[in-house]
Amino acid sequence: MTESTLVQTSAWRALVAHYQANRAIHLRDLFAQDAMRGKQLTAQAAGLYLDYSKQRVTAETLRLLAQLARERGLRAKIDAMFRGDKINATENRAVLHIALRAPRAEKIFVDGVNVVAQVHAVLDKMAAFAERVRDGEWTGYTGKRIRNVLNIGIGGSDLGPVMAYEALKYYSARDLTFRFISNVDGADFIEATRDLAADETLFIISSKTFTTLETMTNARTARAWFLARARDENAIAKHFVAVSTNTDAVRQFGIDPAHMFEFWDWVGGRYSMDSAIGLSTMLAIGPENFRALLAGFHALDEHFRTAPFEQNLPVLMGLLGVWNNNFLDAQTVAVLPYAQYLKRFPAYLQQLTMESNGKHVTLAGESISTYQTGPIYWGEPGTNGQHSFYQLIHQGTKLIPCDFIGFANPLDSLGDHHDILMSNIFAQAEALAFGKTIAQVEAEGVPAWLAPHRAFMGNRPSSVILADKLTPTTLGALIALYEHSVFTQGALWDIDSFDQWGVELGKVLAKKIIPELESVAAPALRHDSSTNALIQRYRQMRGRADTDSDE
Ligand code: G6Q
Repeated sequence: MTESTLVQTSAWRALVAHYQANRAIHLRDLFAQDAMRGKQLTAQAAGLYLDYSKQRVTAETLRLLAQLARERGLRAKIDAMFRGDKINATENRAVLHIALRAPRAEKIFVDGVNVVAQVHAVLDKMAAFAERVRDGEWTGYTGKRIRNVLNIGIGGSDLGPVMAYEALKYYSARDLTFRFISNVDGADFIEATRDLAADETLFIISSKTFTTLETMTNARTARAWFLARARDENAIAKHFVAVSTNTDAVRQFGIDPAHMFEFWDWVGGRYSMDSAIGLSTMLAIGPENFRALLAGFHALDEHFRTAPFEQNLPVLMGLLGVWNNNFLDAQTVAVLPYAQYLKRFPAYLQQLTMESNGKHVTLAGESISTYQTGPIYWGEPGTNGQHSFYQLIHQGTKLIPCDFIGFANPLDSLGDHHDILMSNIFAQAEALAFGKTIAQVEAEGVPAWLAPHRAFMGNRPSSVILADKLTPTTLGALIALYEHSVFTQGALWDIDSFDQWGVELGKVLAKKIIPELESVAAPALRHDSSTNALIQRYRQMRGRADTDSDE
């Protein structure tokens, strides 16, 4: 399939014409024309209720978008992923995060091996270990129980674990402290360890490859930090475990493979929080809650695999995203959880969405020039954002579709906090859609000169995702919802949503620059004049020998 086939599909061309014919229609008109809209443009699955009635779509838009999905072969692409086909073409890998949450009895084969059996063997090993740590049976080198768990990892080996820990903190063992070290900036390590006793601390070195510069640097520092206190190499076994696909590198680092929790190359980093990468999550919330999290993922997986597109939550969200991105020209999406526990959810989603769909060539390697691919995702928890950037969403010149996420029942009940919180979701979505005309503002007695400043244009699209309560199961379903809407969009845009070549070049250049910064003798610099000058200045500021550059 080539780039031209997307814009040349009959559904795409019909959508272009449909957009042109209807572009002036305001959400106010759409709601006035159909009293049932707010109930009809909704869907639900796996405990999630999606209200997309405030998106700028009509029944015809939705019909054409579903037709586009069919013309792009979405059903066959979904089936190929679930079957274990090597749909990550540029890495020649299967994409099977759905196998991580498949029930024990299911069978999914990769190269003749049933991966579901492997998944459950690792889950059982994780559960046994987690129980021992949580019960205090697993002790450190002085015989004291573990009190602190430090996950060292970055990107997909960090963002999911941090997000899940924060999201499910309510369910976590409060007698354990969890911290996450990702940045190679030494401040991250120092701040995370400064008040910890080594004999009560467990390090989880989480790295799929076990070669990532930041993680291995932090892991070596952790080893040195620990040995400076324990003064015994034999103590390492009780305080370091690894999560990886690379047994040799784990062994070489000095961690016994018996203390390694395995995953596989068919799990992408940003899709790995429900694999052994979730070991910190399991330690925090316990094996039973972790299995409930997996059950939530699986319920949404099954919905995605089987529901008709018109009622399929991730398909609908994916298609609405395509509509906003490719027809309404929205460049970003704001994700606004009205749940403090989800404070790291936007950061997690940034990686999931932007590393997956920030691509400029089709699967066949052709440059994409006639349509946009992945939008920018960003966000903050409500209501905090309302007192900062919402101004631009309401009255700026940019169109920013919003995903509001909220829960009917709070985990911690505190006076009327929750009703106040939730009233704000409903109010914001209402204000964005309907706005307030100049005439309405003037009718309230506002002078004519001030009225334009106080008017809201409205017609700003948003969706509301509502669930009963933030449970592990709900969180799993919510994450899977976004995973599969990313998949849907990638399928329509004909890109590889599962590679990430864009992170490579900077890594290669940094490797070259490290010795140029560190060398005692003046290095010969052969970069561009800006990079040379910056390195030169840095060396001067660090009191190092001057450089020998081309200038
Ligand atoms: C995610 C990416 C990336 C990866 C990190 C860490 O999809 O592949 O964010 O997770 O670079 O990699 P390791 O787990 O191999 O250290």
